[in-house]
Amino acid sequence: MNTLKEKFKQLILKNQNKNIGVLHHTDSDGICAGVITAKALERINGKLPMLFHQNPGQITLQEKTVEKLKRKKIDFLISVDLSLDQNPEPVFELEEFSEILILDHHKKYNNLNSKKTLMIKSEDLTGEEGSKYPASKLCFDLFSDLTELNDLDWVAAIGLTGDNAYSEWKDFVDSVLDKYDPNRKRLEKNILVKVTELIDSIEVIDSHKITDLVNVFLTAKKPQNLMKQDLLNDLEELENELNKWIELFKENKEVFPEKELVYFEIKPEHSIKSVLINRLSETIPNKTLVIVQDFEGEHVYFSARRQDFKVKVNDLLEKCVKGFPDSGAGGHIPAAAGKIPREYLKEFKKKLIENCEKGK
Ligand SMILES: [Mn+2]
Repeated sequence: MNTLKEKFKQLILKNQNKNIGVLHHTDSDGICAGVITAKALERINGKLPMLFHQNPGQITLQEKTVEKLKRKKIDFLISVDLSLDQNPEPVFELEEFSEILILDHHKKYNNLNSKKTLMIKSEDLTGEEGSKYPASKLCFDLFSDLTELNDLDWVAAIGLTGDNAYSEWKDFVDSVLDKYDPNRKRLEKNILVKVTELIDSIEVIDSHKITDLVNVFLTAKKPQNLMKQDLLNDLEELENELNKWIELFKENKEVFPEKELVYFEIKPEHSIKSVLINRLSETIPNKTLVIVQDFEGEHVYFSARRQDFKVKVNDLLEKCVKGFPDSGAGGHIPAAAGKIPREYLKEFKKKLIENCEKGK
């Protein structure tokens, strides 16, 4: 365990003069992990690294990204909150011109450690399921051994809030709230929840604004600094669409009580699937909830949640896409996602009902 942390330190210190890139996921946890990593490197190296992200939902390394990193002459890439080991091929291409550090908490699919790559998953450090230790807190803790990051505690707390890890990190998050939002009212949304909703709205409605959002984060001193008017415009649009589908869910969801399964198909105007399922699953934490989204392109995308951990929804979805071409699934025990070509939806649903079991 300690040797991993030691390897991490040595790698960061050895590569101080390299042309460093930070590639982050686009959800709250991913953006916060990226911001913490970038600010830490700025403090260690005296220079801010270049920040990169892919399209929302892209959780493995894309060929296009490898080309971009090559063009930008990146020779040390730090990837945070992305599941690069789920598709190793582009990582091997990246290794031809760059060293790589992967900091992540998604389920481990392949061991990518090599001469050029160091991969640290939360589960390697804790021995526990990775969803309990989100990437933002993992980066905060690892880099805190190299530089002072206490003033960024609120950034880690936003990531934890976004990845539903409040109960696991209650003391830490509550201390951040006492520091930055001491007069909060018990029954109102706290500032950390408000910021995660803001990030959701930008990711879903206006993903081209993600870079602006990250730039605001890099200079912000407290979570309230994020609530800027030009970033807030998308919130209402997202809330309206979410509320519409929450109403439709009440009437149109399919319930399979003997499987503890709730199934719901949507055809939304924006890609709201992940945000919607997080809201809905809070109300039924001990059911397996699956939402299938038909949005655009040749695939349908789906998410699954099981907040009581009694069904491994990552394994369940992986099982259900097996055998379908150009499909994929993965994630955490309580939260996973995937895609299949649209024409296989009927078969997928059948497999899902067959394979879903009561929680144990
Ligand atoms: Mn995450």
